[in-house]
Amino acid sequence: TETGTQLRRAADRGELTLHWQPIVRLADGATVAAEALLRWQHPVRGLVAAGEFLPVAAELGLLPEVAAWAVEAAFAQAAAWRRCGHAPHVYVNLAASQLASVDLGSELSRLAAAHGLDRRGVSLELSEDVLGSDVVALGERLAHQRASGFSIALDDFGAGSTALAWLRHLPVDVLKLDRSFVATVGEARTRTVVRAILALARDLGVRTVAEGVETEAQRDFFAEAGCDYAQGWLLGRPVPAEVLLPG
Ligand code: G
Ligand code: G
Ligand code: MN
Ligand code: NA
Repeated sequence: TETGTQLRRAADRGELTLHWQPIVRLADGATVAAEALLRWQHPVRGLVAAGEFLPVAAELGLLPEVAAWAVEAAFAQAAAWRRCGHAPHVYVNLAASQLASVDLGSELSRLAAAHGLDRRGVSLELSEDVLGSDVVALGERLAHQRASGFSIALDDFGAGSTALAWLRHLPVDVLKLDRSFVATVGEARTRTVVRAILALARDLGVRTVAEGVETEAQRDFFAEAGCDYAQGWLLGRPVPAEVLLPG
């Protein structure tokens, strides 16, 4: 396809870029972290979001290349921020192909070393569609990443059917509560489930992020319920690095 041909050249032509969405600490509203979100600056179509072109990249077998580009760019930005005296915690999404790769550990080590990255400032985000079925084996591999300093975040937590299995088997530091909980938090039933998830996270010593917060009422509920952080359009859209943290 035409899109495929263009996508193949996108990285070489410098058309891939990261946008950064702020993650706010609910206790005081401070921006303490940011999630890297991949964008394709297309010469004609303009800015294309990850959700639009990653599925195409996956179909064409380009996902490993594109996802690796994003991780390296995120590490480079995290290291650059630190050198300028900014130190937002950085969240980067991992693709299924990266998690499945036997070289994941050595590749992340190589990139971290190449950029002089402090791994304690980086969380690797995994989502359910990425996890596959062998949760126990994956847990062992993630434990290695964790031992090397990265923290592990479960993205879209609660959206799928295997959330509790993840919690039992995966060494995790952060739960990012799926947007669907935030969107329906006006319903009593959702609030009950959310409170239970937050209590579970507290007992496990796991931090929590509410995703897709669009209204003050949503933010206030999660703040009062004891969620640690929030992310969403109310708090900030994804923007280029220099817009998130000027200078
Ligand atoms: O930014 P957008 O709403 O288009 O993101 C859609 C999906 O693409 C999200 O599920 C997100 O996790 C995924 N995604 C965004 N950026 C990256 C990235 O850099 N690497 C990987 N593997 N996935 C990403
Ligand atoms: O699956 P993942 O959580 O990585 O997806 C992140 C994507 O969710 C972002 O790229 C962004 O496009 C989208 N997003 C971020 N904040 C909001 C929000 O407040 N509302 C909605 N509808 N989408 C959001
Ligand atoms: Mn994510
Ligand atoms: Na998510």
